[in-house]
Amino acid sequence: MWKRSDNIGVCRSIMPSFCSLLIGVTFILHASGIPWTEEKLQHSAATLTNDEISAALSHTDLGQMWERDLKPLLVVRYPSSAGSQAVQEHINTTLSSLEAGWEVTMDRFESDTPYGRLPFTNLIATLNPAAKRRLVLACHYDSKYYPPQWHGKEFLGATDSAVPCAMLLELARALDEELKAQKSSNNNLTLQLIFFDGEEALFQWTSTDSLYGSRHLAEKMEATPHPEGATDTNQLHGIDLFVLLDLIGAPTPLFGNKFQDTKPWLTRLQNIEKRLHSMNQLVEHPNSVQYFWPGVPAGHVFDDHIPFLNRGVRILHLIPASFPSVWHRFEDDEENLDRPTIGNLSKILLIFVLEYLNARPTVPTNPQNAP
Ligand SMILES: *[C@@H]1O[C@H](CO)[C@@H](O)[C@H](O)[C@H]1NC(C)=O
Ligand SMILES: *[C@@H]1O[C@H](CO)[C@@H](O)[C@H](O)[C@H]1NC(C)=O
Ligand SMILES: CC(=O)N[C@H]1CO[C@H](CO)[C@@H](O)[C@@H]1O
Ligand SMILES: [Zn+2]
Repeated sequence: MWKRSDNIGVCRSIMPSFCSLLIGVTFILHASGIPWTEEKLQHSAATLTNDEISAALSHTDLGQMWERDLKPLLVVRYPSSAGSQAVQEHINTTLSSLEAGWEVTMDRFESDTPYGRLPFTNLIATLNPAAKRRLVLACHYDSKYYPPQWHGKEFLGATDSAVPCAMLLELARALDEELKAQKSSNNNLTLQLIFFDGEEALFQWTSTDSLYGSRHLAEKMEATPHPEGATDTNQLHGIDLFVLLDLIGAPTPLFGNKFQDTKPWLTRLQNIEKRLHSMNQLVEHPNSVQYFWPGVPAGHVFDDHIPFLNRGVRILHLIPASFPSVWHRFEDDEENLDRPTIGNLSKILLIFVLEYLNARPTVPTNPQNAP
């Protein structure tokens, strides 16, 4: 598209009536279409019918998620550990084996830490790399490092953040069919999953001893032209919304509002919670709203969204207003997880993603209504 200044330059040398026509045409072009980087501000999500919701949720299985996605993550997995390597392979293998065809890349780098220079690896899975716009779901897969003087005790970080990462893996598997169909029908908008390494401070939280993976990736994405070959847009412009999940898995989480510009999306999560409640899809869920509170302001927390927020990315930070009581304690393990909360939050997230991507599941036809 022309820039306004080009027209004015041309107009100096040609007839005035043609000039006003040219400027008029340019104005119409600008007014009729918005730059792709602003499409996210006007994005409208689908609202699934009850039948579509039931069809989509019929693919979820908390028992399977527990065994296949979560248990392999519940190992000591601080940066550079053998457990970290195993978890990277687990994430890659899980996503690479799906029908939808995810592109999984590893962002490997080294950073100075209080324990010397260490290797880190972020994993980025993109459903359709050709799509300009991405809904991003993110978690950190590293566990907090505890030095050996703790007499062999192991910190497994079940809520911090094995469960959020397992939720992303389960979502990709449960929605495999729907995501495959969405990928072939919509080339403009896709889903990206980011698994950060090095969120935790290795020794003590400072601006340099924390957020190793997200600091590195935000900088790298800002320096990477997007779409390929672009001169004035980068991968961060491609992020519609950056949804960060953290500290999930303890009972009774409350998610308040942290960012005015993304409040409508928190409100949508609350609406989905209400809809699933009315469909009896949620267990141990006595009130129509338990989790999502867009009207309740919540304080900011330093987390992997910060390097993205500082670069203008729109954030939805799904971290409970009160941290789990087991936070950064050895009790943050499988035994202290609350299964109904995890199952029900997974369902809400899954519907949110489908609706955001305008992906409608196929509803099985009722044989009684067949001709
Ligand atoms: C991820 O897994 C796929 C399939 O198993 C494999 O081909 C690929 O090399 C793996 N990627 C990395 C970076 O390890
Ligand atoms: C994708 O974007 C193009 C150009 O903006 C538009 O013509 C097309 O309808 C969009 N496709 C979908 C599925 O939204
Ligand atoms: C624990 C869990 O997965 N949550 C529940 C959410 O709601 C459905 C339907 O009521 C239950 O079957 C799940 O067990
Ligand atoms: Zn932590």
